Amino acid sequence: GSAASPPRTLDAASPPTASQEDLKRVAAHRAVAMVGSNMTLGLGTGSTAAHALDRLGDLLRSGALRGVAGVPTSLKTEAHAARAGIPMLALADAAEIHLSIDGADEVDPDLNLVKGRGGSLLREKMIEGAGARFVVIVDESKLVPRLGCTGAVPVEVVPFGSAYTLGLVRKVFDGVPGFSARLRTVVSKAGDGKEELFVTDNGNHIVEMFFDDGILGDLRAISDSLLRITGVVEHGMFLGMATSVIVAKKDGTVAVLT
Ligand code: ABF
Repeated sequence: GSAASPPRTLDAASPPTASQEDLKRVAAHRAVAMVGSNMTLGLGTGSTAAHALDRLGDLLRSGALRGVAGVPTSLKTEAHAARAGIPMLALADAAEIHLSIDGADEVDPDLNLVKGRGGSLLREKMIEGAGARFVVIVDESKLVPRLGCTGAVPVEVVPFGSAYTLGLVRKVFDGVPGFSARLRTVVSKAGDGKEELFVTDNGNHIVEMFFDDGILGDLRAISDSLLRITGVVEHGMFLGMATSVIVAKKDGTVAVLT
């Protein structure tokens, strides 16, 4: 730049740097390279999956791919896929889902995932669990030693009695040091600056669970305990579901974990 150009500043409110966005795109394009004509796909949600939607749209437009249809995991993805020109199917109308491609919030060494910080965990789990293969696309910042290390583990709960259900979720972790939970809130769209409960695409609420140092217990047992709570619909731990994880790294390499 010229001497006159102002210095570039980055602060906590800045959007992801271009290089992280590049890594997401690299992972997404690698996954889309696995797509063949006439496949039915699970279409993920989030900023990484968005790159896969754009790439699919490009390949369909150029004729490099034909006959592909997607089952969207959120209303946002449905709108994006429509803009990208990707034909879509309802879950019930997809005879078979050959491959799902989606991002994740965390990936542990056993390829268990935390998903759903974007709020779409239920449809993601339904669709990605229905398919033959589920490819996860991440930049290396998502790799963690234990689930729950970097932020909330979401649990989707029915709106009726959600504050009561929050109490039942807390009971599962009674005595666990550093555990806390709350209902996710968002700033009201009314513009009055007030907070209101977050509502998922399915009309539900989200309990966010926090762990100081990640989840130390048996993940399957914790999953079972959460799913036994009547007001719980589903949680964002995706255990044993990923068939592979494509990791784009800062050094320019791509690892495929299986
Ligand atoms: C979805 O998008 C979610 O399950 C996860 O919460 C999120 C990851 O988003 P990003 O790719 O923007 O980090 O896959």
